[in-house]
Amino acid sequence: MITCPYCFVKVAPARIAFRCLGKSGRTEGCEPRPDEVLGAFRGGAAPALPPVFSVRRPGRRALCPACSRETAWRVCPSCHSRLATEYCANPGKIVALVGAKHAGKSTYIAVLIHELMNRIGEELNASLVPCDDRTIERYKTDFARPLYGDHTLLDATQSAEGAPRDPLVYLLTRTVGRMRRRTASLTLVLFDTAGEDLREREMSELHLRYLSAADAVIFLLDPLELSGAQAALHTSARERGGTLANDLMSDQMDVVVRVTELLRKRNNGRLSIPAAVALSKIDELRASMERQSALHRTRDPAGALDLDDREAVDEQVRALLHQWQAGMIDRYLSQQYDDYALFGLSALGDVPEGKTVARSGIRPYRVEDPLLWLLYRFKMLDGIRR
Ligand SMILES: Nc1nc2c(ncn2[C@@H]2O[C@H](COP(=O)(O)OP(=O)(O)OP(=O)(O)O)[C@@H](O)[C@H]2O)c(=O)[nH]1
Ligand SMILES: [Mg+2]
Ligand SMILES: [Zn+2]
Ligand SMILES: [Zn+2]
Repeated sequence: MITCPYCFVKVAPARIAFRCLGKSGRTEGCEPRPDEVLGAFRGGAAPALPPVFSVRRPGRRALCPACSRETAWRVCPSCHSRLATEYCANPGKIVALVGAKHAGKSTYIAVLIHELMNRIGEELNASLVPCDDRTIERYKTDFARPLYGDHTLLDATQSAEGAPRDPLVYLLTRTVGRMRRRTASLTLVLFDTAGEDLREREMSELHLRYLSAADAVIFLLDPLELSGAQAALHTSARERGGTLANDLMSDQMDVVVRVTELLRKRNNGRLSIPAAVALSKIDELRASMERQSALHRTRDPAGALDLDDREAVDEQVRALLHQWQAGMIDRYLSQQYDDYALFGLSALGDVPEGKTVARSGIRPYRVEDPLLWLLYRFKMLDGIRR
């Protein structure tokens, strides 16, 4: 089974459909016509494209029954989105990213992708390849240009209600194994949800399918909105935090509970999918935390998961949550998940100044940690002890 990374419907390989290549130059082919299915899925006008067809036993290519032209353009039979060849060959794991409103999800996505394409990709000897043109385009216009180009903070994500936005789909590929080398891939399907989309009682079909397709989940928790953390924050952060509701602790917790319940629909016992739970914006805490050093030590770029470091960070974040009277989150996770881990990270690395990033620039801190842990869990990365 392949999960369509756009509509998250499960597709049996025998049901993968094709799109005619249409005519090009002197080669005859079908005329473009409005694709109502794709239009309805994307929530806009139906784009004019050559028709979609299905064949008895789909392989890599098929002949269009109408014009007999051969095509390798494979599409999802449900939403008609293109399924990249690499994705069909190696569907990988789907990682879902969730968090309350304003928790820092969009900023995290922007910075994580940037880091994976540069520093971390190099360290891990991994390639990160966008699976489709829309991913390239959207990453540029919605994430990279404002944040890295203009140095402005990202706008609040619009609710997907009515018009679902395409997720960003990347294939992270590594060669693993010393003796028998093989390539292993992780499909990062980053669906930039608006915080409120996860709070709605009636969550959209698409969000539900997204979560139920997930092989791993990353939760972002905003320390500025944890009421018990107030004392640990910079004064300016205290003023900026707590703007969302009166009972803020429950807000961060709500999303965790809500999403967990949805994931649970698949089974009754504890959940077996790994959950990475990260405090975002930890740059806001720095001053008060100098003494507790695990979180503030830089990670050794070893190209492996440092298990000692992992345990130290996990312990420290756990201690912080308990200190902030947010230990409930930790207890809840331990009851619900077989396998969860706690993290602290900062996408920006420094407190923003108004609507722009700090003058010192974007200096991400430990943004890759949850991903390294997931790669380790999926046996795509070695663990080492010092
Ligand atoms: N100090 C600090 N602030 C951050 C960081 N990342 C995000 N922020 C702040 O948090 C705000 C919200 O970040 P977003 O990434 O837009 O949050 P979101 O979760 O996508 O929000 P919605 O789309 O509204 O659900 C930003 O405007 C920043 O002010 C960080 O690493 N450090
Ligand atoms: Mg957002
Ligand atoms: Zn689909
Ligand atoms: Zn045709």
